[in-house]
Amino acid sequence: MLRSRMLEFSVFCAVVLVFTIAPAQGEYTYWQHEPGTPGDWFDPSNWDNGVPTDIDTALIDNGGTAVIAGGDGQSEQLRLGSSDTGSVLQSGGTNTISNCMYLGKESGSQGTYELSEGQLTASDEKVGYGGMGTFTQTGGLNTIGWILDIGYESGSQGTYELSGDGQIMSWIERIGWSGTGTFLQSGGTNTISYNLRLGSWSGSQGTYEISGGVLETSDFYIGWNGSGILNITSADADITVSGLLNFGPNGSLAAVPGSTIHMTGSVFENESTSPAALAGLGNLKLIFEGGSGVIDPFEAAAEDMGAVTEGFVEGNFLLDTLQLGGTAAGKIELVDDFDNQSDGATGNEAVYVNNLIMNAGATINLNGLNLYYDSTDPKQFFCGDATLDGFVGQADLDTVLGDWGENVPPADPRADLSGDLFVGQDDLDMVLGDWGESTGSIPEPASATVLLLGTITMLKRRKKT
Ligand SMILES: [Ca+2]
Ligand SMILES: [Ca+2]
Ligand SMILES: [Ca+2]
Repeated sequence: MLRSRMLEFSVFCAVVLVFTIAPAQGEYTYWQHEPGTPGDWFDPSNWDNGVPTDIDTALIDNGGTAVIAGGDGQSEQLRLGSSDTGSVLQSGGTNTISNCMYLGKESGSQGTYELSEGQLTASDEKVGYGGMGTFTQTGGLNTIGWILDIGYESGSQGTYELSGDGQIMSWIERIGWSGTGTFLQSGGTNTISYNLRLGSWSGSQGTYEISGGVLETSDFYIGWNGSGILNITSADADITVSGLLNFGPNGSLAAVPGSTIHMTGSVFENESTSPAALAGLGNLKLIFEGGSGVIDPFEAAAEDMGAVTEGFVEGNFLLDTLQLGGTAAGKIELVDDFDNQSDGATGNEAVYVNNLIMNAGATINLNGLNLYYDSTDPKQFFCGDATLDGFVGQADLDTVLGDWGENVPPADPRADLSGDLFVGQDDLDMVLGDWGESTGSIPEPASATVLLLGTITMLKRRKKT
């Protein structure tokens, strides 16, 4: 008797303990408004367990549609289409999900979210988790604290359309993680603080098609084990990469003429062995503008054929335009870390660009590799070639001496070959160091007489000033 009372007492204590210590448990609340017409998110009768609070899991899985036109919607998890289908239309107010939002949770399910105004906030969003997910954003702000996945599990399918003045802010976006993901941007702003990945795991496919709007990311990985496709369909697309632009082994680039990517302190990596997959490079302008203190590695991928027109072809990883210096100065150093030509060697590949633009403060460290430019009159780049005519000689010396002692920008920004925004000894040294280098086969003799003449000219000019 005593024992059983003691037991009862302990059970009672345990129960009291659980109720006092354990945090409040969230409930599942299912949308039960008839699926034929949209219903108000905030009407308690539309849910089987009341309007969801910030600890509840909200499920719309009866084919129905909840509308948020104002007010503050909340849930811990939101599942639109768990095994069946479900939708949310948001045209105002806020919708805050403390954990994850799923569109199409299980295989065969389908979830849809339309955001035209207001704010949606979630820790994670899975557009097509195991099933099919569609997100259409024409306005408003979608903030993802951690990861936006589009096409998560193998067999899933996710599509995100961003247009109008819609804004996305996220930490990571993975388009095609193990499934198929498509991002279509025709307007708005997509800002990613850490990285954007297209086609991650084997069997996945991630496509980013942009015809307008602003895309800003730190690191951008295009194709890894899965296939990743960047398709720039209009020159209006405003793309900025601030950390790393990586074309992976299964990466593809399609781009229309005039397509531009701004590299604001961004490494250019190329791990592709398929120039056909990166044919878009032939229409692309890369603008390096990381500032005077930043030198960005640039992967050489082309077969080094010398300064001949045959080298300037799509099949040789030809880049249309390499511009150093935009809103800030741009500096690069060539590297050949990856064997793009599959000849079993690194350190022997080159860079071919149709147009080379070097603005104030620009430098290229060749690192023993070759860069060729101007497909109509092929030239080899030399660091001492101020006039960019493929030859280092008197004209380059005259350019440096002409602006001697000037701070930059001097009359001719190319007089500052060293990129330190001053025209002086280091620039002269670069001309003399490359003296007589020539794209053609007949270099001017680097004779002492020529160097002496140059120095005399320089001294004369210095006296004048
Ligand atoms: Ca290479
Ligand atoms: Ca020259
Ligand atoms: Ca200088």
